[in-house]
Amino acid sequence: MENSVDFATRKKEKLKEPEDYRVVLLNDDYTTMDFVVNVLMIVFHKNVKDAECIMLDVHEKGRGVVGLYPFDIAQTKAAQVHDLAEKNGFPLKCIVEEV
Ligand code: TYC
Repeated sequence: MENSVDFATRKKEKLKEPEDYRVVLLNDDYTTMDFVVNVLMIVFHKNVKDAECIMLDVHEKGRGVVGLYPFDIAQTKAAQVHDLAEKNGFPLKCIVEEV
C-alpha cells in the first residue's frame, strides 16, 4: 500500500550506526613490517594480501586508512592496536578521525 510504513525496516535503518570514523595507521621506523601485517589481520580481519598492501602504503606515505567504523568500534580497534604494540615492545600508533 502506498501510505503504509514498514516499521521493521525503519527500525533497522534507524538503529544502524553511521560508520563515520576512520582508523588511520601511522608509520614509524621501529615496528616491524611483519608485526603490522599481523595486527591488520588480527584486529581488522584483513587477508594477508590486503594487509601487506596497507602496510606498504603506510610505510611509503606515512599514514593510511585501515577502515571506517562507528565511533565505539573505531576506538576499540585503536586501543587493541596500542595494546598489542605495547605488549610486543613496538611504538605502533593509530588514530581515529571523524570523516
Ligand atoms: N616503517 C616500518 C619499517 O620499516 C614498517 C611500518 C609500516 C611501521 C607501517 C608502522 O604503520 C606502520 N620497519
